[in-house]
Amino acid sequence: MIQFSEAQVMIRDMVREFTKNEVAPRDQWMDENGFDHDLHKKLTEAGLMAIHMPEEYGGGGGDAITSEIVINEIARGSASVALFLDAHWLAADMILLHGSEAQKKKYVPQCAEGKVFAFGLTESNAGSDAAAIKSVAEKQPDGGYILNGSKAWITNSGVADYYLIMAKTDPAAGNHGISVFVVPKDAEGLTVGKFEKKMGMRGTATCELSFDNVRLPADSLVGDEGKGFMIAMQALDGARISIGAIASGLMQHAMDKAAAYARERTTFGKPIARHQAVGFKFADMAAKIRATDLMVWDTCELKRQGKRFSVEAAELKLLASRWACEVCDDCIQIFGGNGYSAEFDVERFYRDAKLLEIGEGTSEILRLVISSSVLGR
Ligand code: COS
Repeated sequence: MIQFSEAQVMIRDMVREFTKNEVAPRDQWMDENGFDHDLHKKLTEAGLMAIHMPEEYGGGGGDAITSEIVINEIARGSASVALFLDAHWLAADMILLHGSEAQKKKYVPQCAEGKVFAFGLTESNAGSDAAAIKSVAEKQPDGGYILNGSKAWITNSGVADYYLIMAKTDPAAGNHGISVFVVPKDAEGLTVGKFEKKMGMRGTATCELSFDNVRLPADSLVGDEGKGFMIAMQALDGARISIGAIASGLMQHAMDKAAAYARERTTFGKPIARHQAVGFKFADMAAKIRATDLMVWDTCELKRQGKRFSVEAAELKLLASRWACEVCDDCIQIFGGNGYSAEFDVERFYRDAKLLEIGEGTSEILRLVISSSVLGR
């Protein structure tokens, strides 16, 4: 098992305290009211919006492991807030990894200042089949582009300052004709559409976007033209580790609530925790959390070493997201009728968990990635 450095342990403890005091108490409120702007301000003040980014660009100087520690700890208080950070970093890290020096200097320090980033790949007719997007960025004689099209289900889009948008620059070239652009929220021709009414993860602001002849200067292009598909796939590999870290935190949150309840609630003359039928559920939950953690930190370490980890991240997300659904389901069962009530938190956790099997690569897409590595294509 990976050993956290002293600095990472300090950050973990600081975020654990922050989550207990600031995040967990707001989770139900966000489920009912949506994105919490005050909490976003507190995340910024605590230095969490850019904690893993290099100090030279105003970040906290952590690494790939630090960001997952933060996401994991925050998810113990709110899966929505952890998903907010995951989506923000999924987008902002594209600039860090593929942007020019000028782009890094311009955008990365803004993360530390609290600016929010969003990743725009999915469209109403293309999510899993990522190369089938229809948004087009047409090159202009001055080297700039004109962007037309739309996006759907974009996490953070209702509150973002910058969007990392994937669009076709050469529609005939399939996945080799996609490029990434950074688009500011006030770009003329950009419209942020309605907020999605969602089953769970309601603390994140998820909207549609539409682009009507949005003029983008040449320096909006992130990475090389035509490399957008590969850049997006790499970014999603990293985000799938974060989904594992969210799953682990959410499972822990649910299990802690269920354990407290099981110790208190009595049936047949003893706390239900003392009934083997209930105790065995905790055994399964604890095993799933530990297995998820092992995979999270193992895959993180591959990422930190600069190795490819597409298959490992897919395996992690596949199992962790299923287990998160199973654990939250078990917790509802432990709470019985109370578990079905919105007054007790576990029904919210169950709704939050389901997103983990869908967003950033459905379980079916992950099985495609894993099975092609086992069997070849
Ligand atoms: N890292 C780096 N490069 C990658 C990559 C990765 N994880 N995945 C694919 N590529 C590269 C391949 O190496 C290939 O390069 P060449 O054409 O130069 O050989 C290219 O990208 C195309 O890869 P592939 O042939 O595997 O692409 P497919 O069109 O068959 O698509 C899947 C593969 C289905 C796996 C891909 O479309 C996918 O992951 N879809 C899900 C996207 C997603 O998660 N959507 C959720 C919404 S966004 S939050």
